[in-house]
Amino acid sequence: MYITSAFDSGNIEVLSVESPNAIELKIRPDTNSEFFQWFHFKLVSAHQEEHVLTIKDVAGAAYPKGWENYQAVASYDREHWFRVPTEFNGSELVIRHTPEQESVYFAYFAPYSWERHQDLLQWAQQSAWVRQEHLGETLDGREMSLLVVGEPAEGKRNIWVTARQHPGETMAEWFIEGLLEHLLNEDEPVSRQLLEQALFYIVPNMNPDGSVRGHLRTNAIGVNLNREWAEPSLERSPEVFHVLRKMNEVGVDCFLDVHGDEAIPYNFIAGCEGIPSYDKRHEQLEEAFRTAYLAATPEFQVTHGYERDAPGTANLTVASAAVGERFNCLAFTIEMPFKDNDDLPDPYQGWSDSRSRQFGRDTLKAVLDVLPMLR
Ligand code: GEM
Ligand code: ZN
Repeated sequence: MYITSAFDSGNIEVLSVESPNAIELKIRPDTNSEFFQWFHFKLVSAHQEEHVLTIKDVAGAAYPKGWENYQAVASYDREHWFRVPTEFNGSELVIRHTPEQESVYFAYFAPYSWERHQDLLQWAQQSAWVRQEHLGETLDGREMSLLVVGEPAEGKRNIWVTARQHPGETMAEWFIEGLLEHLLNEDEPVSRQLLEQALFYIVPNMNPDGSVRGHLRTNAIGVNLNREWAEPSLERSPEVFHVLRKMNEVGVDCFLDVHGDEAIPYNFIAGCEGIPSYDKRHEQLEEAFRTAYLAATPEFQVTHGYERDAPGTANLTVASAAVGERFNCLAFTIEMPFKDNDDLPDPYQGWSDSRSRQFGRDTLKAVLDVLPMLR
């Protein structure tokens, strides 16, 4: 038997591989950070019996409640991912699987590779609606890429969508893939109406280095980018610095920052109720978006989610709060589950890459519904 994570977004440490039912592993924390939860590795084995893979010491993970009722994903072809029997016993995550082929991949969620990211950028660029812009470089020297979708014209609104500040939240980039497929489909009336009235500024991957390094939550030097939006710097958070500079250049009328949540088994959004400038108009605009989102897809709900911030208590280092305050605009953090949507459970795949893509598509209808109200 052999286990490796020596590939894009790989993360596992092998402690021991005694026998198929005695494989002990550990998750490597992000560089210079205590955060860990993302795992992604390959098992090669000729044994046709049940393998028991025990990931040790997971109680110290970033979000331990994320292990409750969590099922790991597996794949033979790296395209189709399915859930496998997984149990959290308070300190270990125990994955049980009888391989049907000589090798199988396991991950915390369906990975989104750097190669696929680059393919997405070049695919989108083939559309006459799209311009690809280089915003700057990350600390490992990777490109921060922006896709500008639409024809600039007087009076159009600027809709910004960023994804994967937290690199282990790969559902965020699957969401963007679906949103782009819909937005660039000229047979889609929602997309055609949107592009008549708006320009989209889309950053499919806010954290290239953390993605490739197999991090859960931070960039190459262990910085949580979603706490850098008050004072980003080239030294600590060039990813945020470059994006915020472009936002200041062109302006923001609506901002969606796409994430994944380890513990809460639902899709939900978190708004700007705690920012200093929050007023009745902003509240009504947020309510209109929630209503539109509920109408756009049964995968969205407003019952479960983060506690709402008390007035004036928002953390202005967080992207949606910082941008909502800075540009006095509608700004939401969008959260999808690592587990499943318990309102619409799917035992085979749970929440998945394909459902994330569909959710991205459906989000555009909610954006269209509130477009006339943004300013
Ligand atoms: C969260 S968003 C921060 C909390 N936001 C609100 N409004 N309560 C984060 O960065 O901790 C997003 C995430 O991690 O997915
Ligand atoms: Zn996140």
